[in-house]
Amino acid sequence: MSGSTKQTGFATRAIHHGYDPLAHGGALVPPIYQSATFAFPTVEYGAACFAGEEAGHFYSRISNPTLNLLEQRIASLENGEAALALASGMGAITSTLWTLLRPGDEILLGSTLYGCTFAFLHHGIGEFGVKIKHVDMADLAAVEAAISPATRVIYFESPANPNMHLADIAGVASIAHRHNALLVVDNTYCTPYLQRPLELGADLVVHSATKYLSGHGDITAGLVVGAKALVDRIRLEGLKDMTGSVLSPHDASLLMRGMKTLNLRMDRHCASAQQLAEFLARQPEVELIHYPGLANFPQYALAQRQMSQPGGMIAFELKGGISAGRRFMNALQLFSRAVSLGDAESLAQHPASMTHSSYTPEERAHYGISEGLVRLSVGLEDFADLLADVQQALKASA
Ligand code: 7XF
Repeated sequence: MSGSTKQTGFATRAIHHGYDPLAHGGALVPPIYQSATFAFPTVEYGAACFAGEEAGHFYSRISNPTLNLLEQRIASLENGEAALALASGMGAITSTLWTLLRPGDEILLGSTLYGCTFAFLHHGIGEFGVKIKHVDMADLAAVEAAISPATRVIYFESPANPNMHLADIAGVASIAHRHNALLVVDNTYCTPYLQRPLELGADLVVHSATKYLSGHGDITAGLVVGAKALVDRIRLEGLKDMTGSVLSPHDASLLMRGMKTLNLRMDRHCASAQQLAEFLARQPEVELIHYPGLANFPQYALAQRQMSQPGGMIAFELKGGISAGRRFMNALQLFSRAVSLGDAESLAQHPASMTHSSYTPEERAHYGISEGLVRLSVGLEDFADLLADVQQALKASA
């Protein structure tokens, strides 16, 4: 198989895109270029690399052949022109926003964000003269009312971590473009297998590839995908000069290994999460459940429109509030009590005291994260075992 797989399907590109074994001594798996620096044939060539006149690799904080292959693959899967690999999801988000925003600019944010993204905006870049405003990205009239001539970027997660609130990607993209703003979407919960924001009009997609894309809980990684001119700027300003958040070539190789099975894993995560959500929705102990695959999910129609499947994440609340939620989580035996998501192992966590503890209690109430919420990342174990664990933990929570 040659490296050009443009016309082939998602799984084929996830396995082959950009790589021809016969061009690498027959090595089936792409070699890891574990080198920080690259030798120049002449001083003049090195100077041309630094001037951006030659495309060669010269230092691994800026580019590396192993990372470049990963970047080509994720660009192909997200249907974007170019991509950039970084050391973590936060590395991707901060490198992108430090590049796009300047003092006096404004960023419109989805109403709920992952805790460290919220902290970066409120206590990081927001303290350097960038104005931040939250708005419900499913309410297009509210987005239209909130946007101003200073708005440079609109940013959201869909589904949002942890409450599963969706944004209308195509609707917000068209508002952004009418007002000369860029739309950046965090696609971590979906991966390009379930949702492709660039096809719906977004300008950039960011990922925590620590999650479903790598899928095995053994690396942290981040990705940015979009138009080459924008991605080049994020590489040369955000990554090179502002954050230095470079991914190691070894971790890039592990990420590509995980991505080969992305479609298979996502199908299984989605099937098990759907069944588990349907089960939880029927239980008398359960007060509320947020899962885009349930017909009574308030944004079910939007989910059907922009996601090919509802994903592997469930958020729910027990009638007994957080004390029942704690009893439930402490009783779990197969699910691990752990943050992160998208691993083979099923995980349960309490956003208010863990992933979203960087919000104050008042901020959580204001931005739609209730104290009693329990978040499940449904893994790849046998469904019968997952169900048995949740059943016994629900009994223990009473
Ligand atoms: O820097 P990371 O690779 O951990 O990615 C940050 C990040 C970015 N966007 C979203 C939607 C995320 O969920 C994350 C990380 N979230 C983990 C979680 O919610 O469990 C982090 C554990 S504290």
